[in-house]
Amino acid sequence: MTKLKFEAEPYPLEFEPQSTALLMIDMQRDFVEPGGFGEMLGNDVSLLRSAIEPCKRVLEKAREVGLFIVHTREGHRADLSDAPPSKLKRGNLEIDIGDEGPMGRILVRGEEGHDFIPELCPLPGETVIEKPGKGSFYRTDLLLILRNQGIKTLICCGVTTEVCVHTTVREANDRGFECIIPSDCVASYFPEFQRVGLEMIKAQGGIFGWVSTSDEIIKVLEQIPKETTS
Ligand code: TIU
Repeated sequence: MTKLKFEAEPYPLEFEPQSTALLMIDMQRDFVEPGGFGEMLGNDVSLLRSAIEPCKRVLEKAREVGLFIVHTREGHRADLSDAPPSKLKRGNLEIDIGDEGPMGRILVRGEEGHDFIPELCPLPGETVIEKPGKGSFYRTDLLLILRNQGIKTLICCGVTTEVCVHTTVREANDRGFECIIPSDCVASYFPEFQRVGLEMIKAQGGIFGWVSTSDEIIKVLEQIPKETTS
Protein backbone atom coordinates (compact mmCIF):
# COMPACT_ATOMS: atom_id res chain seq x y z
CA MET A 1 0.00 0.00 0.00
CA THR A 2 1.40 3.40 -1.00
CA LYS A 3 1.49 5.83 1.93
CA LEU A 4 1.75 9.54 1.28
CA LYS A 5 1.57 12.60 3.49
CA PHE A 6 -0.22 15.93 3.19
CA GLU A 7 1.43 18.85 4.97
CA ALA A 8 -1.42 20.30 6.99
CA GLU A 9 -2.40 21.93 10.24
CA PRO A 10 -2.23 20.99 13.05
CA TYR A 11 0.22 18.34 11.79
CA PRO A 12 0.84 16.29 8.60
CA LEU A 13 -1.79 13.74 7.58
CA GLU A 14 -0.73 10.33 6.28
CA PHE A 15 -3.08 8.70 3.78
CA GLU A 16 -3.31 5.91 1.23
CA PRO A 17 -4.57 6.98 -2.21
CA GLN A 18 -6.61 3.78 -2.54
CA SER A 19 -8.65 4.67 0.55
CA THR A 20 -9.00 8.39 -0.12
CA ALA A 21 -12.01 10.14 -1.67
CA LEU A 22 -12.69 13.67 -2.83
CA LEU A 23 -15.98 15.00 -1.46
CA MET A 24 -17.30 18.04 -3.33
CA ILE A 25 -20.05 19.54 -1.18
CA ASP A 26 -23.00 21.47 -2.64
CA MET A 27 -21.31 23.39 -5.46
CA GLN A 28 -24.80 24.22 -6.74
CA ARG A 29 -26.14 27.25 -8.54
CA ASP A 30 -28.56 27.89 -5.65
CA PHE A 31 -25.62 28.71 -3.37
CA VAL A 32 -23.03 30.14 -5.74
CA GLU A 33 -24.97 32.09 -8.37
CA PRO A 34 -27.21 35.16 -8.08
CA GLY A 35 -30.93 34.37 -7.83
CA GLY A 36 -30.64 31.25 -5.72
CA PHE A 37 -31.24 30.16 -2.14
CA GLY A 38 -28.01 31.76 -0.84
CA GLU A 39 -28.88 35.19 -2.19
CA MET A 40 -32.48 34.78 -0.99
CA LEU A 41 -31.11 34.38 2.53
CA GLY A 42 -29.57 37.84 2.17
CA ASN A 43 -26.06 36.79 1.23
CA ASP A 44 -23.56 38.13 -1.28
CA VAL A 45 -22.77 35.08 -3.40
CA SER A 46 -19.63 36.57 -4.92
CA LEU A 47 -17.57 35.55 -1.88
CA LEU A 48 -18.31 31.89 -2.61
CA ARG A 49 -17.08 32.08 -6.15
CA SER A 50 -13.43 32.34 -5.03
CA ALA A 51 -13.52 28.60 -4.24
CA ILE A 52 -14.52 27.57 -7.77
CA GLU A 53 -11.07 27.68 -9.41
CA PRO A 54 -9.20 25.88 -6.59
CA CYS A 55 -11.99 23.26 -6.44
CA LYS A 56 -11.70 22.77 -10.17
CA ARG A 57 -7.95 22.22 -9.99
CA VAL A 58 -8.28 19.71 -7.13
CA LEU A 59 -11.15 17.91 -8.90
CA GLU A 60 -9.17 17.65 -12.14
CA LYS A 61 -6.12 16.27 -10.33
CA ALA A 62 -8.26 13.81 -8.35
CA ARG A 63 -9.77 12.58 -11.63
CA GLU A 64 -6.34 12.29 -13.24
CA VAL A 65 -4.95 10.13 -10.43
CA GLY A 66 -8.12 8.05 -10.08
CA LEU A 67 -9.39 9.03 -6.62
CA PHE A 68 -12.94 8.07 -5.74
CA ILE A 69 -15.08 11.18 -6.30
CA VAL A 70 -18.37 12.11 -4.65
CA HIS A 71 -20.50 15.21 -5.29
CA THR A 72 -23.33 16.20 -2.96
CA ARG A 73 -26.38 18.37 -3.56
CA GLU A 74 -28.74 19.87 -1.00
CA GLY A 75 -32.36 19.88 -2.09
CA HIS A 76 -35.84 18.50 -1.80
CA ARG A 77 -38.53 16.53 -3.57
CA ALA A 78 -40.94 18.58 -5.66
CA ASP A 79 -43.71 18.07 -3.07
CA LEU A 80 -41.30 19.15 -0.28
CA SER A 81 -42.31 16.12 1.77
CA ASP A 82 -38.68 15.52 2.77
CA ALA A 83 -38.19 19.09 4.05
CA PRO A 84 -38.87 19.55 7.76
CA PRO A 85 -41.54 22.20 8.39
CA SER A 86 -38.98 23.96 10.59
CA LYS A 87 -36.65 24.34 7.60
CA LEU A 88 -39.45 25.56 5.33
CA LYS A 89 -40.51 28.34 7.66
CA ARG A 90 -37.04 29.35 8.87
CA GLY A 91 -36.06 32.96 8.21
CA ASN A 92 -39.50 34.44 7.53
CA LEU A 93 -38.47 34.84 3.92
CA GLU A 94 -40.52 36.43 1.17
CA ILE A 95 -39.54 33.64 -1.19
CA ASP A 96 -39.39 30.24 0.51
CA ILE A 97 -37.83 26.90 -0.37
CA GLY A 98 -40.02 25.48 -3.16
CA ASP A 99 -41.12 28.89 -4.46
CA GLU A 100 -40.36 30.06 -8.00
CA GLY A 101 -37.10 32.01 -8.22
CA PRO A 102 -35.01 33.22 -11.16
CA MET A 103 -33.48 29.73 -11.50
CA GLY A 104 -36.65 27.71 -10.96
CA ARG A 105 -38.10 26.45 -7.71
CA ILE A 106 -35.70 27.19 -4.86
CA LEU A 107 -33.72 24.15 -3.61
CA VAL A 108 -35.95 21.67 -5.44
CA ARG A 109 -34.39 18.70 -7.22
CA GLY A 110 -34.42 18.89 -10.98
CA GLU A 111 -34.61 22.69 -11.05
CA GLU A 112 -31.88 24.80 -12.65
CA GLY A 113 -30.82 26.37 -9.36
CA HIS A 114 -30.47 23.02 -7.64
CA ASP A 115 -28.02 21.76 -10.25
CA PHE A 116 -24.25 21.80 -10.05
CA ILE A 117 -22.44 24.88 -11.35
CA PRO A 118 -21.14 24.17 -14.87
CA GLU A 119 -17.50 24.51 -13.74
CA LEU A 120 -17.83 21.56 -11.34
CA CYS A 121 -20.30 19.19 -12.96
CA PRO A 122 -19.80 15.50 -12.14
CA LEU A 123 -18.59 13.26 -14.93
CA PRO A 124 -20.55 10.12 -15.77
CA GLY A 125 -19.60 7.46 -13.24
CA GLU A 126 -18.89 9.88 -10.38
CA THR A 127 -21.11 9.42 -7.34
CA VAL A 128 -23.83 11.99 -6.69
CA ILE A 129 -25.48 12.17 -3.27
CA GLU A 130 -28.83 13.96 -2.96
CA LYS A 131 -29.11 15.22 0.60
CA PRO A 132 -32.08 16.85 2.33
CA GLY A 133 -30.04 18.38 5.14
CA LYS A 134 -26.83 20.21 5.79
CA GLY A 135 -24.85 17.07 6.61
CA SER A 136 -23.91 14.73 3.76
CA PHE A 137 -24.50 11.61 5.89
CA TYR A 138 -27.97 12.50 7.17
CA ARG A 139 -30.61 10.40 5.37
CA THR A 140 -28.26 9.48 2.50
CA ASP A 141 -26.35 6.34 1.50
CA LEU A 142 -22.97 8.11 1.61
CA LEU A 143 -21.69 6.06 4.57
CA LEU A 144 -22.61 2.77 2.88
CA ILE A 145 -20.91 3.82 -0.34
CA LEU A 146 -17.72 5.04 1.37
CA ARG A 147 -17.49 1.87 3.48
CA ASN A 148 -18.01 -0.34 0.42
CA GLN A 149 -15.18 1.50 -1.32
CA GLY A 150 -12.90 1.09 1.72
CA ILE A 151 -12.55 4.85 2.09
CA LYS A 152 -10.82 6.18 5.23
CA THR A 153 -9.68 9.68 4.24
CA LEU A 154 -11.86 12.45 2.83
CA ILE A 155 -10.63 15.57 1.04
CA CYS A 156 -13.57 17.91 1.70
CA CYS A 157 -14.28 20.88 -0.58
CA GLY A 158 -17.36 23.01 -1.21
CA VAL A 159 -19.78 25.41 0.40
CA THR A 160 -20.48 26.80 2.84
CA THR A 161 -17.61 26.36 5.27
CA GLU A 162 -19.53 26.76 8.50
CA VAL A 163 -22.78 25.14 7.36
CA CYS A 164 -22.70 22.11 5.04
CA VAL A 165 -18.93 21.59 5.07
CA HIS A 166 -18.73 21.78 8.87
CA THR A 167 -21.78 19.59 9.42
CA THR A 168 -20.39 16.99 7.00
CA VAL A 169 -16.88 17.05 8.48
CA ARG A 170 -18.31 16.61 11.98
CA GLU A 171 -20.50 13.71 10.83
CA ALA A 172 -17.57 12.10 9.00
CA ASN A 173 -15.24 12.53 11.97
CA ASP A 174 -17.67 10.77 14.30
CA ARG A 175 -17.90 7.91 11.80
CA GLY A 176 -14.14 7.39 11.83
CA PHE A 177 -13.08 9.20 8.67
CA GLU A 178 -10.05 11.49 8.58
CA CYS A 179 -11.00 14.75 6.85
CA ILE A 180 -8.64 17.23 5.28
CA ILE A 181 -9.96 20.58 4.11
CA PRO A 182 -8.06 22.67 1.54
CA SER A 183 -8.82 26.14 2.93
CA ASP A 184 -9.16 27.82 -0.48
CA CYS A 185 -11.57 25.10 -1.70
CA VAL A 186 -14.21 26.00 0.88
CA ALA A 187 -15.99 29.33 1.21
CA SER A 188 -18.44 31.21 3.38
CA TYR A 189 -20.68 34.23 2.80
CA PHE A 190 -19.01 35.64 5.93
CA PRO A 191 -15.19 36.16 5.99
CA GLU A 192 -15.18 35.84 9.76
CA PHE A 193 -16.97 32.48 9.65
CA GLN A 194 -14.51 31.25 7.01
CA ARG A 195 -11.59 32.05 9.29
CA VAL A 196 -13.15 30.74 12.49
CA GLY A 197 -14.72 27.73 10.75
CA LEU A 198 -11.29 26.55 9.66
CA GLU A 199 -9.76 27.35 13.07
CA MET A 200 -12.40 25.18 14.74
CA ILE A 201 -11.59 22.16 12.60
CA LYS A 202 -7.87 22.15 13.33
CA ALA A 203 -7.95 23.33 16.99
CA GLN A 204 -7.32 20.97 19.91
CA GLY A 205 -4.97 18.73 17.92
CA GLY A 206 -7.32 18.52 14.93
CA ILE A 207 -10.55 17.95 16.83
CA PHE A 208 -12.53 17.53 13.58
CA GLY A 209 -9.74 17.20 11.01
CA TRP A 210 -6.88 18.82 9.14
CA VAL A 211 -6.60 22.06 7.17
CA SER A 212 -4.32 22.43 4.15
CA THR A 213 -4.38 24.16 0.74
CA SER A 214 -5.27 23.20 -2.82
CA ASP A 215 -1.61 23.60 -3.88
CA GLU A 216 -0.47 21.10 -1.25
CA ILE A 217 -3.22 18.60 -2.09
CA ILE A 218 -2.39 18.78 -5.81
CA LYS A 219 1.37 18.55 -5.22
CA VAL A 220 0.97 15.39 -3.12
CA LEU A 221 -1.61 13.78 -5.42
CA GLU A 222 0.91 14.19 -8.23
CA GLN A 223 3.21 11.79 -6.34
CA ILE A 224 0.71 8.92 -6.60
CA PRO A 225 2.36 6.19 -8.64
CA LYS A 226 0.45 5.35 -11.83
CA GLU A 227 -2.03 2.44 -11.61
CA THR A 228 -2.20 2.76 -7.74
CA THR A 229 -5.82 3.82 -7.74
CA SER A 230 -7.09 2.50 -11.06
N1 TIU B 1 -26.86 29.01 4.16
C1 TIU B 1 -25.69 28.42 4.07
O1 TIU B 1 -24.65 29.00 4.41
N2 TIU B 1 -25.59 27.16 3.58
C2 TIU B 1 -26.58 26.30 3.29
O2 TIU B 1 -27.76 26.55 3.49
N3 TIU B 1 -26.24 25.11 2.71
C3 TIU B 1 -24.90 24.73 2.49
O3 TIU B 1 -23.99 25.19 3.16
N4 TIU B 1 -24.69 23.87 1.49
